[in-house]
Amino acid sequence: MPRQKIVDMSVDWLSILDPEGNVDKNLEPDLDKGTLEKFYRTMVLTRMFDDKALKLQRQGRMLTYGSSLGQEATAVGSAFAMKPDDWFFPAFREHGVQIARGIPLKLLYIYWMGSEDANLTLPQKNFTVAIPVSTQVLHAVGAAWAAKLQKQSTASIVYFGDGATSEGDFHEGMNFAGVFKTPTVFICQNNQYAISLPREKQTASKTLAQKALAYGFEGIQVDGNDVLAVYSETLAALEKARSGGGPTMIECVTYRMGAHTTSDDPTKYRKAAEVEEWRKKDPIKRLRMYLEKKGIWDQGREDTLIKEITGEIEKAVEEAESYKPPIENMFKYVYAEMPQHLKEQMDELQGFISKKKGE
Ligand SMILES: Cc1ncc(C[n+]2csc(CCOP(=O)(O)OP(=O)(O)O)c2C)c(N)n1
Repeated sequence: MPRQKIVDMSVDWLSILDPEGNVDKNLEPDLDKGTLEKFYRTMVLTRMFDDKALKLQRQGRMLTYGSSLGQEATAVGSAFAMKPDDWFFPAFREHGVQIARGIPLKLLYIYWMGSEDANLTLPQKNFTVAIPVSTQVLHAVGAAWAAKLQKQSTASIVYFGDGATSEGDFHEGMNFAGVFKTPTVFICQNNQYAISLPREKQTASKTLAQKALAYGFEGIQVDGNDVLAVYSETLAALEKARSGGGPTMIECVTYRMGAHTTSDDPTKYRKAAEVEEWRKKDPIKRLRMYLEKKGIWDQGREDTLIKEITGEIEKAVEEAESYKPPIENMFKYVYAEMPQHLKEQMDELQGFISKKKGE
């Protein structure tokens, strides 16, 4: 018996909107003017939210912050494909997902200013943010499995970086999702770096999407700076998930234009020319050109939008900075019931504060 090919696998690439704002008419999603404007507004808002956070950090008014500059299409395009009851599990760089899903800017700023209290007043949106890399993959698969067992028609989306694909949690989650056909969409934000480690050194695989094939489900690469491609592919994957078709992995090929976080200096490990090449592929610029070609955007609308968003951000920062977290909250929410040793620490601190106030 000669050798035979028993597995034939391939990974598709999808792009719809090119860097010059030209669209592939055969693939162009049928979106009305209001929806396209909403996409654009949310991407610009995400970028301006980020920019303000970096400035606040430099002024000592914000803690360590990871910017999503350049990755707005992946976050916003995928978020707008969800239904209100879907579960979503972002990592630390998906500010655009949270903004698109209606998390108030004020709460996002409070969180990054260092108070978990923001989580106490979050609107009911079925989500949690994970800082430990890749742990959210397991949460998302678990939530999707629970929904499936309870015969609910919700899906879950999980966001993670290229670096996260080297974690055991990623592989455990992918395997489980494949075996149990959970309604999960895995969105890999391949922004080319995991801190200073380039994508080429992360894995010997040609694509990250092909990892899904080994777990028995579809993996696809999309242009992550193309909001139309990200939106269309996520919408299709979510519909497939909800109708019993199982999971999908979407590798969004994008680029982290800024530093890993405010504690990082990317000039130490990547060349300026590479960054400049990616600047030409900017996701917001190309969407704006597309809208202009369609006659639904112009400089006047742009100026009005920037003014409006600037005001929105200033108000959110003001509210966030005037929020004073009650001191006991840092003890209160660690456990469902406060253990004795924490209670003692809280009492001691409160005693110390009231003594100081009395002085
Ligand atoms: C389990 C765990 N290990 C290490 C870290 C420290 N850390 C934070 S971000 C990061 C790199 C993540 O890279 P990637 O998954 O590509 O996401 P990106 O930061 O590029 O968005 C590391 C190692 C962490 N947060 N959690």
